[in-house]
Amino acid sequence: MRSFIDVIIFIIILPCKLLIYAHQINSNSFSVKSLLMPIIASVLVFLAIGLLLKAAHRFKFLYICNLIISILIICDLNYFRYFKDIISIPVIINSVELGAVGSSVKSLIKYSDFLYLADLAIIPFINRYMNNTKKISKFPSVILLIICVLINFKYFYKLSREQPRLLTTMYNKVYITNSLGVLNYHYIDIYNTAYNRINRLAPISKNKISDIQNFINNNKASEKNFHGSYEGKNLIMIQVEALQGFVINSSINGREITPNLNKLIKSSEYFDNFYYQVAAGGTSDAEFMTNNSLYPAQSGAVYFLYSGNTFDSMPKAFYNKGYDTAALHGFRENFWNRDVMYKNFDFKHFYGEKSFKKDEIIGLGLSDRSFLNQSIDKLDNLKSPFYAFLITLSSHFPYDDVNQYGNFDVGNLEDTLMGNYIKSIHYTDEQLGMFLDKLNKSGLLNNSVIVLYGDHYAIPKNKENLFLKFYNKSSISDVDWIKLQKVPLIIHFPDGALKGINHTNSGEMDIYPTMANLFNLPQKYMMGKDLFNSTQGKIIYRNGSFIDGNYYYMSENNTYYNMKTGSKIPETKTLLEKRQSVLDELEYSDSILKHNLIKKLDEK
Ligand code: GP9
Ligand code: MN
Repeated sequence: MRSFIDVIIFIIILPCKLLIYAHQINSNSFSVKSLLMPIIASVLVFLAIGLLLKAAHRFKFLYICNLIISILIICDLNYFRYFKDIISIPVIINSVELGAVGSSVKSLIKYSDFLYLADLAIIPFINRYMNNTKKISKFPSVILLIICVLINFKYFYKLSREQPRLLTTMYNKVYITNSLGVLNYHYIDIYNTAYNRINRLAPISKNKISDIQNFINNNKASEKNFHGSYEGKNLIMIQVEALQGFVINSSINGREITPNLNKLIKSSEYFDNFYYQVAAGGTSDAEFMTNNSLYPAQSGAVYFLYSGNTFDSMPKAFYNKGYDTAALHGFRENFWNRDVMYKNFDFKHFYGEKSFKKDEIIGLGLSDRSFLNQSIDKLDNLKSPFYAFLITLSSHFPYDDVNQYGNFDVGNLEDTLMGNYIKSIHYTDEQLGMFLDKLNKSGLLNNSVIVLYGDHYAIPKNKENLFLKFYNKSSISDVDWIKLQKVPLIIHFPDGALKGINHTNSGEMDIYPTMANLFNLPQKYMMGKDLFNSTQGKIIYRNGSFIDGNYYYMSENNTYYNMKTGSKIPETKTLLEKRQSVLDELEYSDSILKHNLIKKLDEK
């Protein structure tokens, strides 16, 4: 027995840590019964390898494995708190290249997370009680390996039957983790990353290409209302950092949170059922979708994984039409690999941090006030007509530069993430009001279509309790939560011809096709819909969830809901077909990226 103290500790402690993590990310439907065996099987792999070593080496090997797995759990836990997703290899590549946004991560880590490392301080002292001399046969290691392969095969097969394509596409990493444990998820991620790298080299079948082309051609709107109505006008698109829909037309103690946007809405087309669709690529996913109408990458960010691809982007389409094109953002040019991607998208000018006087810093960087003020001069110097894409920054998580946002009384939300966010977005709203006034005075407003939208949520899932305070509610259902994931889309037309509240279910994928119709741009590889000529209200998420009319499918728990009543509904043949077509569309988009299909099809 004393020869195996390290093995006993390992086989007890590691599954406990993995079960605790599983409960932390999925307290609603956590079940030890369904998770214990796949988790033990995932741990046995390390034991099988360890038993091939001499006892002294085995002790060190198992100790290091314990340390690595514990650190991985802490990273996964904090990543989940913000992104509600599980880290994958492409994301790790991102974060190395991104230089993770320090303040965001720091504000998420809890001291209790380090309890995952507590045993590692004690285990070295146990080593002296071990009997390292006993010779151990290799046979048990082989038996263990067979046992864990058989156990895992059973659970992997069951999941692949229940959720076809899930293990190969990993469209829903949370579901895999909740079903198989986080270690098995990482094994699958490592396998898929290697397979995809190799697979990308393999040619795509002609049938798959024609399926994709058929989908894209059928996806074009038959109607062409307002086609080319704004050809020759400028397009100014403003992506507002973390502008979440719940602040629009909301007040605290009678004071509007976003008075300037509320005013803009009155003279614009306002889409009040517009949702963000970002995945691991965060802000870069938002701008990738609005400028390309292709879905985010399965894992990681397109801006890193496919930066060498050819894209049929909106700035490229405008440039080919004789427009000047510019992107403006007061932060590091290489953040999210933008300097590479914007060149690839044919933004002829990219005014990044170095193009602005850094005269006022708020949060991550240049203040929205200074950025927007300085941007007016840059727009004035663009050749007309132009497409200009501006990205704000001051209302970036964790909104902790509160003294710089001006005074806005948030009542009982003071000193909470929600209260700080409201102050920050109120500040940004003020700067946007100033910016729009200056556009008006310079005459640009009358000669431009303004598109303004939020890139993604502001309040992460692990802070949903703040909405109970904000709305004075006692609970938040799954349907309440998805409805809170709206961001505003406001389109202001120079002639005010189109204005009103548009309830069409829509998302970031739909902006480019909508602009292509209004400005008469070619529509070659778009997967979204033209919002002024579409009746189907479908929104697809990277993890396979979707909203379609009145239905909401939540892939995290494989459940359908009625969006009106919030009640769960059983899967019908129609709903299963919808779910399959959603996975097809995601796969088409992935194939376009993986095989650089736009380049191939353009060359044809
Ligand atoms: C920085 C800003 C932040 O450039 O776009 O990106 P995010 O952290 O929100 O993805
Ligand atoms: Mn963002």
